[in-house]
Amino acid sequence: MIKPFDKPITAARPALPSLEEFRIGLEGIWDRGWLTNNGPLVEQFRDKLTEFCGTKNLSLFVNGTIALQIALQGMGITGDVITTPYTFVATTHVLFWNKLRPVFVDIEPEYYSLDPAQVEAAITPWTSAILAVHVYGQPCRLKELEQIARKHGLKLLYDAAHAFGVKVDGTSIAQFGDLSMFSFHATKVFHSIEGGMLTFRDPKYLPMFDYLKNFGFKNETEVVLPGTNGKMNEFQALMGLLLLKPLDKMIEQRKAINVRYRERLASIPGIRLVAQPADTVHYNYAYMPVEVDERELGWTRDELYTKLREYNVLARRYFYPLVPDFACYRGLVPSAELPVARRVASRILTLPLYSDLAIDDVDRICDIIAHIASGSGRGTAAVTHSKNAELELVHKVAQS
Ligand code: T4K
Repeated sequence: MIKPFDKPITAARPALPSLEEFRIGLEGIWDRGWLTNNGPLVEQFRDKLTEFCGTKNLSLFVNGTIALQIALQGMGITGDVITTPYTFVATTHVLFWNKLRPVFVDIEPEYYSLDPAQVEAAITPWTSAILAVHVYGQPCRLKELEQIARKHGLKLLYDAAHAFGVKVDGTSIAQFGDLSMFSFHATKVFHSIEGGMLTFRDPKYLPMFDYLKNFGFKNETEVVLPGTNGKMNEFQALMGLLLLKPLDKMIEQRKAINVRYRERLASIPGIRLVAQPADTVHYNYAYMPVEVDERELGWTRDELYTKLREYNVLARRYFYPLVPDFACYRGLVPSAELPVARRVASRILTLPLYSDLAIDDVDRICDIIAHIASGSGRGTAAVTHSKNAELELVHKVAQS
């Protein structure tokens, strides 16, 4: 009999610097009395990121969603945008906030990013841009997408929310396409509590983005664009600066966890591991997705997801349902077949992965999956959870 974990093991958990380091940083903020509106820590953070990404054109935001929303507006994208249904809803929401029409095309089955052939087939005179996502931090088909965009005169934008720290042939992923958006949300490989970053090829966009994130102010008396408030604050920048230092180590820890999962899960029939990154890719191990083959495993993906909860393993179904299947988009966008995306969304399960997840815990999660797969899990484990189990559990543990 395998016992459930005493505490919930969540799919993601924020990395944190030492409390003492953060306290020292806070003292500086207190002394300066400067909390937001392009303070010194935000400037310092921007300089460090510019160096890290090897790109001159970079702008910081309060979160990734606002960053991408402003990017589309500042670049003057219009009409139709070819994009992926297999992503977090924010990728599509920003199109709607800009009155753009998402044209969903299918993904490729290896790394789950936009299928270039499908992209090219969907181009019409109304298409102005491609918005692709580096799903789980795995780079999209960069060369093919670049060729298609240049051939048809389209802008190429990457939602790189998952991809901070990734390099291709030694070049930062931030340097591909016309623009990339990175999310620094707490659940990401690298974070600033909440936060977002744009990196882009054409320097002309920099003043646009700066105006748009600060109400359109050019100076104290001139407002040149109907901007919004998308500024990063000093507390966010402090967190980001402190976490940039241990980034390499955190990625190494994630890699070790990923390797262990792969070793242990490879022999479980019905658990399909996602393709390894190409040799040219320095990967960031952002997520631990597996595909569940119901026929081989003897459990559906949702049954496994629920069963794992009984053992306090709170895996997630990133990304299910597909974006066009959410109530707010159903019927609004032309119905699409999207067979690959649908199949992946119905099989995907993202297992817990964060830099300080103990290898012993990875082993135990794999033991639990093997136990369930063997059919022995048909009984009920010691704990059962209600619908909102995750938050309830996290709060309960916090109170105890
Ligand atoms: N594009 C893509 C492709 C994205 O994936 C995202 C965000 C965006 C754009 C937008 O970027 P941002 O505007 O967020 O910068 C989470 C994140 O909130 C979201 O940032 C992320 N993608 C998405 C994939 O995951 P939820 O609703 O699933 O988060 P939640 O609260 O359920 O937490 C996820 C897990 O992390 C749970 O297991 C609990 C754990 N957790 C969470 C938080 C916030 C913690 O342990 N501590 C925490 O502080 O969206």
